[in-house]
Amino acid sequence: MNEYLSKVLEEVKEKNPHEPEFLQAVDEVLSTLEPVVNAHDEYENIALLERMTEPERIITFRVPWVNDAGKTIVNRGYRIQFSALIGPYKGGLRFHPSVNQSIMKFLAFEQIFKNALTGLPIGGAKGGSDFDPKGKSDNEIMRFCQSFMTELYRHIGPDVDVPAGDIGVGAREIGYLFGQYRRIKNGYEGGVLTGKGLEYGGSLVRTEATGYGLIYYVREMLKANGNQSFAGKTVTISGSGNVAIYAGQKVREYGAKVVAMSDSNGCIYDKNGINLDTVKRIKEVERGRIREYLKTHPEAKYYERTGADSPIWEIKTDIALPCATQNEVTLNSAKKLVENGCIAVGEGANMPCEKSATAYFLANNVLVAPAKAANAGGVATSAIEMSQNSMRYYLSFEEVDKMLENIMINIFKSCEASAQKYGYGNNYVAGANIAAFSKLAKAMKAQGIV
Ligand code: NDP
Ligand code: 2IT
Repeated sequence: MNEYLSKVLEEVKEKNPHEPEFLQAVDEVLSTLEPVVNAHDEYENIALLERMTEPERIITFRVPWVNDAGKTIVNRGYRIQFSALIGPYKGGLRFHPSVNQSIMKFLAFEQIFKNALTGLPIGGAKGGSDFDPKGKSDNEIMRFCQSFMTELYRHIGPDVDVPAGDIGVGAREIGYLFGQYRRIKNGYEGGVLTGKGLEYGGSLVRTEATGYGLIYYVREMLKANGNQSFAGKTVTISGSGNVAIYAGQKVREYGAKVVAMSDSNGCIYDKNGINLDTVKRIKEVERGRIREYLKTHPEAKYYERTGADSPIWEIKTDIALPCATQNEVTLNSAKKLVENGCIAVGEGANMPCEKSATAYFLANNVLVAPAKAANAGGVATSAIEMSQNSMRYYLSFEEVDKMLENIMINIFKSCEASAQKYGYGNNYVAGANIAAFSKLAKAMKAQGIV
């Protein structure tokens, strides 16, 4: 690594000693930028990398709410407004007990690069809470969301910061959050949140967008490498939430078979191909566990998770799509996948592979579709939702889907072009980082020292 890059990485480590996920995300980006930074001596004097790795603003706040038993609970809320360099802060909200400042910062940092890749005017942010939605009643979810928004509203706005969903935050939560914002602000500001219901300003395709976009990207990647396609392939998808379900739907449309899906407790394997309608019912309607799949599909198998490695990566597959959470693919799991003949990994989740796992895939000629690029379809469609809100107009499903597909094709092309230009071959992890960084660096230089 060149001197300036390693100096900045050391400083970031010193400043953020208790934030392993954030350091991992920064390290992953900086370790691919050498050829670009070498060509720009001027970056050091204007502290370009130091500014890019320090959030513009971190907001944490108290979220008190009353549960159904009448007891008051206090959670912690976050909004990391990392960069508004190229557009209003934009990024999802995650409700999960594991949420902490390190996880929020890694997600917000990655979001800056992802959003730059979409080609749309959106900056990078992330937020959420250590609130655990599992087992909570609808009323508890509503009261929590109302309390969360009662503080968050003062920090956001259609031209300032536009949150959306992520793990544990879907259409139901966005509805409650929007309702409370509207009530406090005494007016309809549709563009303040995305992922809204279709009745009150949401966009068609936003629900499907991350999963569909992932498959459009992987399709392009397969095509560019030996003219391969999904047809006839076996696919395993971790998670069984928003991203996993709609990735599965598109995979099936393209003639491949999804044989395994999972949740945090374990995974199901159905050699005939997973019935996605059953998964949708269990996860979206009943909010149950993936093992319940066996009740209606006794021919399937269930493997309980017992340790750090998810059992899903032991299953033989051509293509693996991690769509659950960060670091869910360990080096052990990567070795298992390679041993079983996996040819491509498409990252639907954010930073799903440990750094050593990604390195192992690349060293073994497994194609990697990196999260920043491959799962950008969700936020890109959020930006299309914002445009529709500004126009006070709705586009059709076909129109939005076509826009999404074109955006994903363009993202793949820019990752490919940057990787080739800087000698990284078909390493799209490096390609994505460089393509995004180059655009952000230009914008940063243009705006002066801010
Ligand atoms: P959902 O809440 O809809 O689903 C999350 C899924 O991942 C569930 O099956 C959940 O299982 C599993 N999961 C969550 N945390 C863990 C964990 N710690 N260990 C194992 N499994 C876990 O979320 P999404 O589908 O929206 O998000 C999935 C991933 O995709 C996340 O990494 C998110 O950041 C990323 N992403 C989402 C986008 C979006 O538009 N929604 C856009 C881009 C990226 P369980 O029910 O057991 O918790
Ligand atoms: O990680 C992500 O890109 C998201 N959770 C979607 C963010 C958004 O603003 O739509």
